[in-house]
Parts: sequence; C-alpha cells; structure tokens
Amino acid sequence: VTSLFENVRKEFAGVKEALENNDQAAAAAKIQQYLEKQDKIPLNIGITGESGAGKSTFINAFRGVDNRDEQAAPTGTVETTMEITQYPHPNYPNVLFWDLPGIGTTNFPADKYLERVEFQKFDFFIIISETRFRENDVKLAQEIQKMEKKFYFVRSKLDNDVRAAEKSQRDFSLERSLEKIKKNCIEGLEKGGIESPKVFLVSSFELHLYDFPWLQKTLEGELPAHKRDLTVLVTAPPFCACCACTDRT
Ligand SMILES: Nc1nc2c(ncn2[C@@H]2O[C@H](COP(=O)(O)OP(=O)(O)O)[C@@H](O)[C@H]2O)c(=O)[nH]1
Ligand SMILES: [Mg+2]
Repeated sequence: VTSLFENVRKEFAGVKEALENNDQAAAAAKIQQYLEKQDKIPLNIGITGESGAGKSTFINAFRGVDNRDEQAAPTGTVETTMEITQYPHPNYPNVLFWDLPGIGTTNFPADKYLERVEFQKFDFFIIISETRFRENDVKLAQEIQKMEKKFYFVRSKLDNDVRAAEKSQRDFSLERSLEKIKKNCIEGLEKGGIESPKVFLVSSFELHLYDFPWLQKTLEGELPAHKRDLTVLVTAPPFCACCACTDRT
C-alpha cells in the first residue's frame, strides 16, 4: 500500500505541476495516462477444484478455444504436471485465468493446497465441481473464505446431468432438475459455513445454456468493482489526494 500511495503521489505531482503552469492540456494528458494505467491493473482469477472436474475445459470454453486447439489448456489427461499456466480473458487482456492443479492430488493435498498454489497471488477464485457435491469443494471454499478472498462456485458438465435426467425421469422437467442441482450445491456450501454462495450451473460444451451468460455478466461486474477498490485505496487519506501537497486535510 505504501508504494501504491507513493506512485499515486508521483502521478498527481505531475498533474499539479501542469496546472500550476496553467497547462491544462498537459494536466489532462497526465490524468488520461493515469486512467489508462488503471485499465491495465491485472485481475488474477484462480480456477480450482478437483482433478477432472473440468477446469481446463472451462477456461478454453470461456476463451472460445476448442479443447483440440493448439493454444488450448491441456485437458482430459491425468494430471501429472505441477505447472500453473495463465490464460488471458478474450475481451479483457488484463484479466487472467490461472489453470490451477487439482485439489487432493498427491502433490497438492487438500490441507496444503492453497499454500502450495500461492493463493495470495489471486484476486478471487472459481471453484469447479462436477457431479456430486464433494468434501474437498467445501474445504476449499472454507479456506478461501478464511483468507478473505471471494469465489464463485461453478457446477460443471450440466449437459451430462440433463441428459441423464431426461433418460431416467418420466416427469422430467428441465427447470426442476436445474433447481435441484443448484439447491444441493448451495445447501452443501451453507452447511459448511459459507455465506451467500454464488453458484452457477455450466456446461463448457454448451456454453450458451444454463447459467454461463449470468456468470459472464457477474464476472464483468467484478472488474469495475475491483478497480473501484483500488481507487478508494489511492484516494483515501493520509495525504491530500488532489496533489502532492503536504496538507493533511
Ligand atoms: N460432458 C462434459 N464433459 C466435460 C465438460 N467439461 C469437461 N469435460 C470433460 O471432462 C474431462 C476432464 O476435463 P478437464 O478440463 O481436463 O478437467 P480438469 O482436470 O479439471 O482440468 C475431459 O474429458 C473433458 O472433456 C462439460 O462441460 N461437459
Ligand atoms: Mg486441467
């Protein structure tokens, strides 16, 4: 935070100087520069969950990349790599998705997981979970909450659930099936002490269906909020935010 204040102090010192010289164009240019820099503030999203839950496929789908593409995050194989790769958001290059290793794998046991993936690096998390609601998912959510970070809970592979329900229920109703799955996730998280969890039902193979459009919108809503947090931080006391003067008003 100190260095952040220092940077802003420097930015605004330039604006102040330009204004003192009656050079409004220069002052405007400095402010513009500052705003452009704000746009480049990265938002790091950790994509997490159990191995095989669909993390890499979700990242690919979100980016409009087919699993078979060369630039795709590798999918479907047994996780042997410990490498953590980042992929940029298609519309906001400053938003990065991090394809994290599966929780509960040998190298990343649940209790050491967040520490090993260096959770501090991430602004927030998306937990991906398939089929049944898992113990590890709750543990992860609890740990993330404890670290005072935010997360979304994505229940993946909805296409599979819907197909199975269609084939096995005489009185199949899509709406009821979706409601039941979502309720199960929300209740599981709430039982684990998670407050107002955000749960999205998604199929990475049929991205336009279910909750993905809502997820996308919600995520975009996080961007200005994330920046707003920083703006509050940089305009807060202890120094007068308008310039580099020493007035502590
Ligand atoms: N039917 C279906 N299969 C999926 C979906 N997402 C992932 N998969 C499959 O689930 C397997 C594991 O996916 P992957 O993305 O590698 O999981 P990760 O280990 O969490 O990264 C792969 O065979 C994917 O093709 C989905 O939305 N629907
Ligand atoms: Mg993967």
